[in-house]
Amino acid sequence: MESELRRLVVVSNRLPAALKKEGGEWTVKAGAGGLVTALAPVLRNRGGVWIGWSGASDPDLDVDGLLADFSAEAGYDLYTVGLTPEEVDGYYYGFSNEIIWPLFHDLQTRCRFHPQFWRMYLDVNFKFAEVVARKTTSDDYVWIHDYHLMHQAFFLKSMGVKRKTGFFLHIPFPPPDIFMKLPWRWKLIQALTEFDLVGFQTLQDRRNFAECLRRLMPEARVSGRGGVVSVDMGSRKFRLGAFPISIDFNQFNDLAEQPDVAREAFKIKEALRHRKIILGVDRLDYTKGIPERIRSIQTLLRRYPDLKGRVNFVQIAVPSREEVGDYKELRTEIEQLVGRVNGEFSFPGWVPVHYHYRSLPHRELVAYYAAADVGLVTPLRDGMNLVAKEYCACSTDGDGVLILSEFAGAAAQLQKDAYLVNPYDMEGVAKALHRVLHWDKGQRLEHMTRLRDQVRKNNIYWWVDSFLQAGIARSLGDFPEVDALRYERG
Ligand code: ADQ
Repeated sequence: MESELRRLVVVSNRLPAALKKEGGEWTVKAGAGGLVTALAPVLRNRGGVWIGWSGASDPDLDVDGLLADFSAEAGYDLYTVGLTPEEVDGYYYGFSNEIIWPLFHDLQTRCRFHPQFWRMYLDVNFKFAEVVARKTTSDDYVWIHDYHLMHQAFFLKSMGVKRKTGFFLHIPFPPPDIFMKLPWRWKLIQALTEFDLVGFQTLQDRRNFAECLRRLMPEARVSGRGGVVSVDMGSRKFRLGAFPISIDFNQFNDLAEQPDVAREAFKIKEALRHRKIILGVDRLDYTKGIPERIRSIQTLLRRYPDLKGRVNFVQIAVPSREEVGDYKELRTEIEQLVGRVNGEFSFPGWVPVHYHYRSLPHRELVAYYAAADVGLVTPLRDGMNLVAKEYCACSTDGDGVLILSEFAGAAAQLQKDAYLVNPYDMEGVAKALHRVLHWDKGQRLEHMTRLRDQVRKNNIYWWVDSFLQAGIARSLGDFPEVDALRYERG
């Protein structure tokens, strides 16, 4: 066991705090999204470090000053990587979100393979690596997150900076026939081999990566079985693992049980006249299958008219990447679809689809999860999908049903007790909905109890520990809590 590692350093595109200009004043807000939700509770009180972009591109802004209060409250240090608007365009909107995001989600026709996006991605990765080199020491474990930063280990090494590095990919890794379309496929896969550990959400993602590696770098030898395997590159070795990310189960469960949240959940049910609630919660993204889901609801109401007036579909969509054309079009498409379905079926006293386009405060989101009879989670492709797990954690009475896309990473863990569907098959989704709406209470309890057990056991702390065990033979508890560290330093 390594004895010298002192700090856990997280590196991601965005810091867990976002700077926003409101009424001419800069404010700091806690960030949203899967990664922050997952890692904030992990670094808290451990004196760790988080390195990322703040979301502001104003060169005169005192970013560090603005973040100081947030950092003190959060219990870990934040360091920013300053990016110009051009860099944000090329590296973030361009390479990350118009090439890697669609390609890795099997939607290659949406990719815009502009060479200048690639060059900007490399420049920004170099910039990040410079900050990582400056703000860390060889005693730190540097844990890099996601597809924006796949060149970190490569650049650290090219600068002669020695760090123990782990990389976790939050999105799927595609099979070779899709990955091979990337013009910079060889350089990208080579860069990934420079990490000491590369983690994926599922075994299938890990297999896809190993398959691409074999094709592009035939000298690579993959050996071993189980969750983590070794890759021998001749001159060096590194490891690959599958680590399905999760949520802080107790935090969601306990909140859902709080009397005021339970009251809020009751109010939601009451407002919908105690009809069955089918719930969708997503970032507004084309990978989440929201239009297909609304069409499935339309199919449900057409095929099973007995459900008219007896169910409500509530879709909560958090605004995301609003500057990108594809996302603007998607928003319009969804709004039109909601209007069409409501126009077709509504009658006085009943509107089938309730659509909210906004980020909900945490408590309100939990109340919606607790109120819902069915969690309808149907992404076209998803690395994991934390919403599926959050829904289970909030079904505290065990009386809920999870319908889950077979193309979400979460399906690998939850397939036994979730009702799996193909999100492209609108008749299949409608049939699944009709069937589970007729399940008796015993059936619902049986499946949901097992789903909850699975998420409770394989929670976010289990995920961090399994990654750290694979990376450095350590668990989270081995990183000293902040008071102990201060004491030791005198
Ligand atoms: P995302 O694509 O953002 O994450 P997901 O895993 O579902 O997807 O996480 C979304 C988070 O946003 C959830 O924690 C959810 O509670 C929150 N959220 C969604 N809608 C909201 C709303 N209206 N109001 C408030 N909060 C809302 C990426 C990958 C996923 C992977 C995660 C973590 O795309 O596949 O599971 O990272 O690795």
